[in-house]
Amino acid sequence: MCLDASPLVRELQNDGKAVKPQILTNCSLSYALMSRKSRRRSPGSEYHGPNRYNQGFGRHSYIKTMIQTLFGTPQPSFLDKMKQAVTRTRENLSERIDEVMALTKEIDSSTLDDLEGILLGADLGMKTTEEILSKLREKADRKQIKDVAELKKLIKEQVFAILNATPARAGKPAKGEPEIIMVVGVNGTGKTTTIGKLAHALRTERKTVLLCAADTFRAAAIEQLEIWGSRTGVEVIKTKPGGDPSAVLYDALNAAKARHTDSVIIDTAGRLHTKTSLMAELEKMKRTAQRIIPGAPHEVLLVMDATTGQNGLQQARLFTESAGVTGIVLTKLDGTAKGGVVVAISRELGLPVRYVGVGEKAGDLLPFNAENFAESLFSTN
Ligand SMILES: Nc1nc2c(ncn2[C@@H]2O[C@H](COP(=O)(O)OP(=O)(O)O)[C@@H](O)[C@H]2O)c(=O)[nH]1
Ligand SMILES: [Mg+2]
Repeated sequence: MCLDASPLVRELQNDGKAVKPQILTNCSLSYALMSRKSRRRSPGSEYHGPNRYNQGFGRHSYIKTMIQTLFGTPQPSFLDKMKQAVTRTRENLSERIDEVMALTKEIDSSTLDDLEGILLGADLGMKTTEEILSKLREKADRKQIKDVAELKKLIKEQVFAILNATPARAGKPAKGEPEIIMVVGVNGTGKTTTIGKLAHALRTERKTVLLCAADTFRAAAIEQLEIWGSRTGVEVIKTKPGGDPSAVLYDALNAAKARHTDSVIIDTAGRLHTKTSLMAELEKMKRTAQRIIPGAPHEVLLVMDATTGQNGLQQARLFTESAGVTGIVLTKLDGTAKGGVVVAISRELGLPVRYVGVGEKAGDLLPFNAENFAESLFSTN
């Protein structure tokens, strides 16, 4: 007989480790839940004798070892993945602060001047940098920053506060209706790849998904989405290249309604925010969605390439106005030393960053978490 191991898995996740949901046998589950005392007495066990559990490692550690023995090393947690993805940004920010402050005995207003270039260099943007510096100066004037560690802690707190202050904007589908997610942005930012990764994440949660190939501009775009469809086991609703994007959207949404699909993700052609005819096309697609499912699209995700930095902000402003963007996906965070742009986006656009792309594989999409991000920028391990 097999039992669901989810209580154990939850316990490990609370402990900061992401673990694949797995099944434990009845026997191993009861072993894991046995008290430490009775385990010590349990003869013939590989855990018997003067082992780690007798030395105060605790129940979590015990269960972790248990799971690792049974299933191998746990997957890296979101925090680990985030730390890895922002390595270059961290070097550009946190490690440069160490370098610049290395010779400084006392942190006062004038030493803080050196920080400006570092914060701008990591792409936090002018407004955000000024805001952070003015708060730091107030503290420095009152001699409240005793060393570099304290300085970094204060910056980290402000970064977190800015990221945490953006309200969620996405709507919720009515009960029994599919959730409609529209993905927009300029060419090459990573829209189609993000859709593939999102489909993968939703499938992992056992949700049913349909992809809608409304980027009818290029035949290659439809094929690219189909590759992601077969990789993730998700059907793609499509039309011929050059077809009307609103027509394929109409078909996809009706199919989803009829099949009670959980989520539909719509790929759209890359467009420049300055092309009014293409922006009008997005509005037409939104109106079509609205007619089939009132309230749709529930989420309009603007995909931005982190490597384009501050230039992306103006783009984002115009998209937000005409396409009603509800959230940002920042891709290619793995390839930039300027990941501070996340903070500028939140502060200057007031839009929540919903996901970050940290690579090209299906699992390389992280739900954005302000605390993890701020922690990763300043972590020392
Ligand atoms: N390193 C990295 N590459 C990415 C990421 N997201 C997308 N890409 C790559 O960016 C390129 C453009 O992606 P694509 O999805 O075709 O962009 P689209 O034109 O906006 O649909 C592809 O080579 C992707 O593999 C990411 O998070 N990290
Ligand atoms: Mg594409």
